[in-house]
Amino acid sequence: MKHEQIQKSYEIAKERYAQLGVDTEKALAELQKIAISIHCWQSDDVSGFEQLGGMDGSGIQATGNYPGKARNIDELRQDIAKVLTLIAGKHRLNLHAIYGDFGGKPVDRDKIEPTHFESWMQWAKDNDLKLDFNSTSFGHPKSENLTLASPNKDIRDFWIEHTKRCRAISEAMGKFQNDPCIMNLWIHDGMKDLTVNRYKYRQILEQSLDEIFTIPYTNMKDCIEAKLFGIGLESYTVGSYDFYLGYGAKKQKIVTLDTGHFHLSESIADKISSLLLFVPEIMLHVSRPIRWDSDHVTILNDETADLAKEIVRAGALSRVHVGLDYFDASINRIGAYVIGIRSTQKAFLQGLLEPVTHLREYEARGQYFERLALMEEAKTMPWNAVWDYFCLKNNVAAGEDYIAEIQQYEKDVTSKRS
Ligand code: RNT
Ligand code: ZN
Repeated sequence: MKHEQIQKSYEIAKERYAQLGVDTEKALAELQKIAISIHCWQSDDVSGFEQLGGMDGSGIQATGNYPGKARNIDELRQDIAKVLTLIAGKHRLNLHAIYGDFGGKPVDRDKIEPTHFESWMQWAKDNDLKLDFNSTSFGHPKSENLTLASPNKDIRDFWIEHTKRCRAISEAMGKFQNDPCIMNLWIHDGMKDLTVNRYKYRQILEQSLDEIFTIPYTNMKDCIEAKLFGIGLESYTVGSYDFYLGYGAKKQKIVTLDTGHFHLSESIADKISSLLLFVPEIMLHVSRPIRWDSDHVTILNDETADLAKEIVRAGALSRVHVGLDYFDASINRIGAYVIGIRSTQKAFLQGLLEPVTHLREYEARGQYFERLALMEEAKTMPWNAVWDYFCLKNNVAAGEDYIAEIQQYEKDVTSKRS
């Protein structure tokens, strides 16, 4: 796109928004501050770099076999570095425990240490990224139906040890980067069929979590992620939303909302204002479920837009951590990253450009026709001119220009990976 054209369109949009009491410059400044935690696992379909004989597919599922996935740490880093050239702003990289730098040696999950992540810390620093972290309890010979909720002490202790180590690694990352590392805990624990010991497994999970969280840290923050169901575990999920909401409220832990982890007609946007009253902060896993928790690439749909709007309306940008969580192995993976990140930013921009003062005046006066009408008009306001200007200011491709850049990278780099 031509710079001049972007500049001109922006000036017109700025005036138009001003008529509705919206300051586009302020919106741009806010958007600039929103860091997105980029999930490392879209790059390689959640395989990781353990030398333990490969992930066994339990607990998580990526579908598709588009060529060019990252096969090692260097390729993953190269891909993320490419993604960073196509997005505006300063962001974070969200690592899973299986992505450690294990130096070609088998290191089991109850043996991982901060040293296995030192090269990541340095690389992140060199690339102006902050790190977040996740324990990995899926895809391992000990990933049975139950891990932290297992009545089998050996299994349970193995995963408790793993998760404790993950917290120590997160603490080291947070200290190194001088900014808290957000560590997410998600386990697949559940049962395929009707379960008669629901209470018992949840009680075990509560005890395991209490044990895991005993050491207080200052450079990391814990978050806990619920799920509705998993494939092969359809009837019962130990870590349900009720469970983690209760635990999070009681123990003041960050609750993670993955947009794919609820009934499809449930509004995740509506949960923001309730959660913020009872838990300290929220972590988001922005995804796009299609018929189930399918982890399609995040796009600018009503769900994403509403979620961003609710966060902005609640004045909660400082209490909500925005992370992405999807893994589509059927399309160009760099493209998948860039679409999801840019669409999430667009959703927040729309939220920041909402004429909320007028809307709230209407609401206070009971003028509900007027409220709805202005919301409809806001949808087609020239927000995209503000978006292109945001890209221009940040020196990254505006409009559809990033498509060609990704095609070129595919030609030069990813297509050559076998
Ligand atoms: C799984 C959860 C979890 C994972 C990642 C890889 O349903 O959403 O967050 O996707 O940890
Ligand atoms: Zn998730």
